[in-house]
Amino acid sequence: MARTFVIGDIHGALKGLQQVIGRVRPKKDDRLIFLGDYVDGWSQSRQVIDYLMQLDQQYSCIFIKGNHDAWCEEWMRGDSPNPDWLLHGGLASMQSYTGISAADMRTHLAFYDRMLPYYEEGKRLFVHAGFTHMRGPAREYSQMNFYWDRTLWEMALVVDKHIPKESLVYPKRLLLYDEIFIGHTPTTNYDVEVPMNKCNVWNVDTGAAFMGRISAMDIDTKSFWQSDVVQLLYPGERGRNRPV
Ligand SMILES: [Mn+2]
Repeated sequence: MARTFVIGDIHGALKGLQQVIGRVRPKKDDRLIFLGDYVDGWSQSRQVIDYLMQLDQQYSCIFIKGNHDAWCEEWMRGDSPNPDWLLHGGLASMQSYTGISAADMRTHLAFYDRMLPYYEEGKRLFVHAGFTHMRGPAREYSQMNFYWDRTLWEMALVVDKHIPKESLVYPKRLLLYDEIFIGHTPTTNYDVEVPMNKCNVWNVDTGAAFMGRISAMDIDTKSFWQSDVVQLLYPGERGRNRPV
């Protein structure tokens, strides 16, 4: 029986990604759904994308686009670097892309272009950050919300176990799917080092950009595998942790 694994934020940590894939040991028929934020933070953003393209040859893969991937792509397409991007790990991505050939650049851009804003399958949704429309992602006002929204998760955090599903005030957004898988908001913000489940939302961003790990979770059994603390794999680097 083929399995599906969902993988949270990576942020340039090739070593962490290879570690977690090595621990999952996917079989040929298994499927990998990546929730975005492949770049920005640790020093191997470009190499993460190369490795994802390689995994794509070996397995059935789905790649969702994160806010950091969107920023990086804008710059790669010729825009001047967004100042916010530079403050949030963009510099490391720019450095990793230094000296890339025109042919490799085209290959990478084609890969960014293929990343999905969200992916829906039956009663499951996979999206980097969230969505806001009560009738679902297809009705969303701005694609930016798929990359940036934090209200879905913050809502799930407060509603969980406090408001019954039958209540008139239960958020309509949370009734659209059986399960919603997201990244974007590190669980380490809440002092949690493993994937978090609130209402029907599963947050698989376990803070790889900061002091946390990369996580992969089986979407059916909810078993999960993690890299080591990414910072330990990149001694001397700061990732997206603030300078002291
Ligand atoms: Mn992120």
